[in-house]
Amino acid sequence: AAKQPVAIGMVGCGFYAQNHLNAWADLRPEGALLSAVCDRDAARAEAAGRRFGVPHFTDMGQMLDTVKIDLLDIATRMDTHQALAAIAAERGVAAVVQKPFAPTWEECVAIVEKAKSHGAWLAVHENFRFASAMRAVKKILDQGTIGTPTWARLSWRTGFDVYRGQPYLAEEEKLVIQDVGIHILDLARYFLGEVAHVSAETQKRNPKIRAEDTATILMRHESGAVSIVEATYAAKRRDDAFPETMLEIEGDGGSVILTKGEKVIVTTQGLSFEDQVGGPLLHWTSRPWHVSQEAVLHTNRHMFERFRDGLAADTSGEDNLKTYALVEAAYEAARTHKAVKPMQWV
Ligand code: NAD
Ligand code: 89Y
Repeated sequence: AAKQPVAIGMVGCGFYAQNHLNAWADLRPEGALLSAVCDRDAARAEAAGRRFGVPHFTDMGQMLDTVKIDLLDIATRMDTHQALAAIAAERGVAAVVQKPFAPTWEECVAIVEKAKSHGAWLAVHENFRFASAMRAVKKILDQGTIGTPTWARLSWRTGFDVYRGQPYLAEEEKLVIQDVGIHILDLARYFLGEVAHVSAETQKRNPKIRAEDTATILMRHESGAVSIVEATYAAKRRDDAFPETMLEIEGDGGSVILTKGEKVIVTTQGLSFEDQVGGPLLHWTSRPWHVSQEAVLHTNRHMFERFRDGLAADTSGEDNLKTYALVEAAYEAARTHKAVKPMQWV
């Protein structure tokens, strides 16, 4: 039977939401129908509405009163997520919320519990694990090519001026772990499974910003595997790979290394091969952001298909609490200089 189309309502039409909007436009032939957009900044709402040929609003509630929306895509900043997700839940409307889920663990839990109490579908737009290169690496692991993964380094080191596009980052109380470390911690879970304990050191290397811009995190996974998660906005390197994540994953039967330019080097049974595992440029993506942008397309596709099929997203609200718990554990470990067991939601 033909699958029902899904009416999408975009909330927040700022810097990063442009990627969501372009991705939804690409997904229209597959049945994701961008139907309305909303931003509390009227000019931004209008610009997005005109560009994508849909009605525009400055208030999400008004949008929901006027246009039938099945799935809200909330790409506002984290301080607004709880209130917007609550309105969605109370109306029984499904929602995808951008990362970071919320400013604190307690708010993240409240968002999940509220959706659950109303039976509303909820997911987090955690896009790094949906990038073509990350999917390719996961497939290599799942095929058993390197045996059982036992050690990994996942590293995101840049000096790219992230403050230009996202000036609010310079003022955040928590910076690199909460903003981008969160993606890399999610990748560590994706590749190596849940985490038993977390140690961390943070640094503020750029004096002009408010919070930490460098984090070095060490984790023991429940499988026994050990991983190092690195994130910095203060690296000065010739071959800056922004916004790519570098990977080194070793198993008992080989290794998989992901280098700049999305080249993978796989060693298995004593033999090595190389492959290019990135996705092609899309009509609306450009370097250097392309890697991040194309992941939005795959994330949005995953979200609307799972919602349409009545299934939880891989990065459901509940799942994302496990990633957020690693963010919290890393901050606590850095503060106390002790290994921390991640919190659990029960
Ligand atoms: P931004 O400030 O450029 O955009 C946010 C927009 O939301 C603004 O236009 C603002 O007017 C609007 N807004 C705020 N409250 C609203 C409300 N109640 N109703 C409707 N609109 C409202 O921020 P940004 O840089 O686009 O970041 C947005 C989110 O995307 C953040 O959570 C950020 O962490 C995330 N982000 C994710 C990635 C990624 O790779 N996944 C990359 C960049 C940013
Ligand atoms: O906000 C960050 C994110 O989520 O991905 C990259 C980024 O835009 C800057 O570090």
